Amino acid sequence: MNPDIESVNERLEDQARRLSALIGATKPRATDRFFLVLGRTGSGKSTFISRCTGKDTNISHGLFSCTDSIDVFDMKWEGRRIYLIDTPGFNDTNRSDIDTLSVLATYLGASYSNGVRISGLLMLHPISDNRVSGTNLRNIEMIEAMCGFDKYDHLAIATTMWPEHSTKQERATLNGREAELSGSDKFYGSMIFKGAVMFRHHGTGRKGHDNEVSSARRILAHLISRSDRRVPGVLQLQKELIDEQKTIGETSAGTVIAADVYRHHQARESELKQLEERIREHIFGGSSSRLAELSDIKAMLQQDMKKLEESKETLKQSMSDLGEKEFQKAKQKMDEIEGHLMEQVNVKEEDLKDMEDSLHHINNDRSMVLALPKAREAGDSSGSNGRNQASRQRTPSPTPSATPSTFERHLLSQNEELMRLVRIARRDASEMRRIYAAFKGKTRDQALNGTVNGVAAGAMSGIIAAVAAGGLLCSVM
Ligand SMILES: Nc1nc2c(ncn2[C@@H]2O[C@H](COP(=O)(O)OP(=O)(O)O)[C@@H](O)[C@H]2O)c(=O)[nH]1
Ligand SMILES: [Mg+2]
Repeated sequence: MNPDIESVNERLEDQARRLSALIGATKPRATDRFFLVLGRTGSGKSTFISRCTGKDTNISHGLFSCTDSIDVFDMKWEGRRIYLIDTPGFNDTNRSDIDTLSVLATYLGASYSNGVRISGLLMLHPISDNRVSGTNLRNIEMIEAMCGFDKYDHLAIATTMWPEHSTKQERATLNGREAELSGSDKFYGSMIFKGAVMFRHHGTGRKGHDNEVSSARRILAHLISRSDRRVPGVLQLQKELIDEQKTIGETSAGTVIAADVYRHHQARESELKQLEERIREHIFGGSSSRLAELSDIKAMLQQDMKKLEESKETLKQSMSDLGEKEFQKAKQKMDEIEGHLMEQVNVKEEDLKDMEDSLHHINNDRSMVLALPKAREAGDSSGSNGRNQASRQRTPSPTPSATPSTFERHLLSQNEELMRLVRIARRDASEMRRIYAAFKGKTRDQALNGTVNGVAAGAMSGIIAAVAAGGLLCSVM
């Protein structure tokens, strides 16, 4: 059985347990700590969490990857429980900033309203990135807008992607970049001034490097010790959504995005107007190929406009809208998982039936071969003709008690192999039925309870991918 399928219930239940802790559906202990891990996609968040927790976070490309949502991982640390929250980055090519902010708002809002506090934040910044990388600037801007703290002593900034080998000149460039990141208000300067601490994280991105693990744990130890000194502040985003009941577009972080959405919307609108003008000109006397080109551009612009309209709608949503939306998504994902598991049950049962049919055919063939000599003997005793007698004397036919013929041996080994495969297929089918029944009986409810406040749908998309991929793998073969 594919291990991903085998552990689907376990993984879902485990994920639900960690999400429940984050959103306060299960009451955390006073010593528990929740840390948000932030940074652009590819900055090393999942790898960092994996090094701290020792768990497979399946990096951006794994089956269980949760790049479009948050995912929570936990670990024990000197008798207490530490939760590390893997988040999607802003300015990602695959998703709009408003989607990223809604996911963060949904989880962080639910968490705050149920009494859970974010104990600290870790921002990862790849030192390899160009100094003025727009993506990093956007992520920094969004952190400041989401936090709005007077003090940033619960924030650690860690530069990642330091080269393992470098020339003197490369080192000088990177050192200069690091100094600018920590000194300039355009980057982390003002947050460092308000207490944030900057680290170098010595990672390679490859497993099995003790240095990388100790580097990650050193940074985490700093965050834990800071969180023990004073209660961390509530994020501005949480206050705005819950205490002030603002819509997402009215929050400080939301206004940064709203400004962009409206600016883009206006720009697209005017581009579209100009384009329509040119299309009209081409209809009367222009080339037809140019007209087709312009129509394609128009379709792309309209698509863009549609997304921007959706973003504008999302900006109007309140915490309860976000929660309801996410809860509906979670339910839908559960239905999809159930459907995929049912499909797997059918596949396994069909496999089993095919093999039982083949076994049945081979057994029939074998019985026929075994019956042949008897039939001949029976034919002999009832007066065989001279020709048969002669041929039997030249090549004596095998009897059931004699050494089996090559064909019979072949059938026998085929039969044994098939019996083995049938046993495996039977086991696989019954395992799959058991997994399906467990999902329906317990996991589904538990996972939905873990999301009862309206979160977690996105985090399950990876599980669906794993279940679907399971259809391609078959332990019988
Ligand atoms: N050289 C180097 N590579 C890293 C480091 N951290 C992560 N990586 C690699 O960078 C890629 C992106 O990392 P990932 O953890 O998926 O980034 P995320 O998108 O922020 O979660 C992966 O291929 C990692 O193996 C690091 O500190 N140094
Ligand atoms: Mg990741």
